[in-house]
Amino acid sequence: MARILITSAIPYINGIKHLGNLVGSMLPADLYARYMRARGHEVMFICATDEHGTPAELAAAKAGKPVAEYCAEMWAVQKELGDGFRLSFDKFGRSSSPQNRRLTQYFAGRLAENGLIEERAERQVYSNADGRFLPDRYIEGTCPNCGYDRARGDQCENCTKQLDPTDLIDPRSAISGSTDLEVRETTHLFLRQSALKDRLDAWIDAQEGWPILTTSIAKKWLHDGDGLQDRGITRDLDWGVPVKRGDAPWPGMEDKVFYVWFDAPIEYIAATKEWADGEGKGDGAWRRWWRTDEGADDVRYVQFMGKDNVPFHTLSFPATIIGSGDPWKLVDFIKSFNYLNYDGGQFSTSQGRGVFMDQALAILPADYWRWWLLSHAPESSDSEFTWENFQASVNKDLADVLGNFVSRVTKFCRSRFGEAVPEGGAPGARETALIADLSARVRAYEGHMEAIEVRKAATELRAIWAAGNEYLQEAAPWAAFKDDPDRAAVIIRLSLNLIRLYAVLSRPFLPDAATTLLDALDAGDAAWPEDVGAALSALPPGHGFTVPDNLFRKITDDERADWQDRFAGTRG
Ligand code: B3M
Ligand code: ZN
Repeated sequence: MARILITSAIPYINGIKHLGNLVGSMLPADLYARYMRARGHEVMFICATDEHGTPAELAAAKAGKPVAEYCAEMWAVQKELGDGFRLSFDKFGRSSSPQNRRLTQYFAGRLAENGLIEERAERQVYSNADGRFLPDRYIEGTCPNCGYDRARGDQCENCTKQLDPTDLIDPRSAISGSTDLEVRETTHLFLRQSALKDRLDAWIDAQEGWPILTTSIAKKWLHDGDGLQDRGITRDLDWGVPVKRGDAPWPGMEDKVFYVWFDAPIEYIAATKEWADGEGKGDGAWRRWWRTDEGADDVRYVQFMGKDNVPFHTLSFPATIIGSGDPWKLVDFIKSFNYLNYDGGQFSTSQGRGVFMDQALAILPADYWRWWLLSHAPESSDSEFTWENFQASVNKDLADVLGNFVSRVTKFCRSRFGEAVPEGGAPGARETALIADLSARVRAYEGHMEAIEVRKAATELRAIWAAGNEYLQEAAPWAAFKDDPDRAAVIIRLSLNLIRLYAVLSRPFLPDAATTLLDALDAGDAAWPEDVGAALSALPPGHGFTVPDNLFRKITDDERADWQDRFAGTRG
């Protein structure tokens, strides 16, 4: 048994997330966490809301609420939607927690002690109309890299380039729209990433088997242009972690807070402490996941995120960890995702374009979305959600292949043999061949799950379902029943056991359907099929079951057309 620490990029607090956000980190992280637990490993699965910075302040202002109140409300909304999608976090924390405040201040203090923080007078954009500095998202303009005209002061959403507000062409205030801006001087703390460049470079080179998408982005930031830049880690804002040096005040920094990207990844650690505190456990309970001197040298740490988050996780956060000089656990594997597009364009939170988590759950249960999103995860390139594709996947994979198999087998058994696994007969060549085929496929499925090749795992799982359908079609128990009921009993006995096998294998993708199936089969034991042959006789002759309700319904053409219309517009 291994210990596996899994973190998903923590979603910004500013509103309900869309399906692109979900599939870019939280959902595949959940798939992996569920799989690893099913394999008997000890898992700590962490996520949280990212509550600081300009996105939170701007959204609260728009909602007309104090920012702390807005964040508390939105955390509850996001938590409930995560539960709705069956995201099995051990802790869904909050980056505004006292635990994160202390830990962030602690890290800043350590970095300062190690000479890695520098105070610099900086030229920053000041808005005369708004009477304040305009950091990050408080300023919008045209991207100097790609020309996108709604680029934000911290990053261009279109080409992912990290920006400084002063880089923007035709800048304007995101609060008032005012272009009456000037550049003023203010003092900020800078993390001397450049001093850590060689150590970061060597650390990245030492990683084996990281996805190209991850390492290429990191290498680009390390080597392009002037190389790795020092990073401003403070902001002139009210909302955030107050700048302190450990527990001590930081002279001159009294009115400033840490930059959201400085405290957000530290929340992975802090949320684990939030978990321990919430469970009434001592500090050892969370430190054994994070401190290599307290047991975490045995931990495998895997992070999930969208590609725009990669620079912060391959460079900035490791710079914080390495620079602290403490034995904190560094990430072992970063799984990053491209973008999911929506019906010929981009999903957009600001423009309300696409399907959002609450809307998705209002029209169909979580499993339908989980299946489509994971089987179309944007791994090797961007992928696109279309309603046609969604309808086809649900109707074929879930209803025709998996759902239909379950319904045919359980209903046939009930009508011919009653609601118990039938007795009699002995398996023949067809059964031996099926078991051999499935054994190979299950091992391939495991390989893809271990490697976090989400689409390949989905394809293999679908093939495993299809193999059962083909077997049933060819073995034709309905025909065999007339002349040789024992032969029909063999086929149905195996097929009922296949349903149990499907439930166990599909559970990381389809947790609700798996529960329905395991309950219907009264299969208390959902152990992973280390030996597929043995797993296929887990339900013995005479074992009672009930016919489950229809597992998946089909999406009609009318529904598809209706949803297509409904989600084409913008959300208020
Ligand atoms: N909140 C960006 C995002 O949601 C940011 C991730 C932080 S991970 C520490 O895409
Ligand atoms: Zn751009």
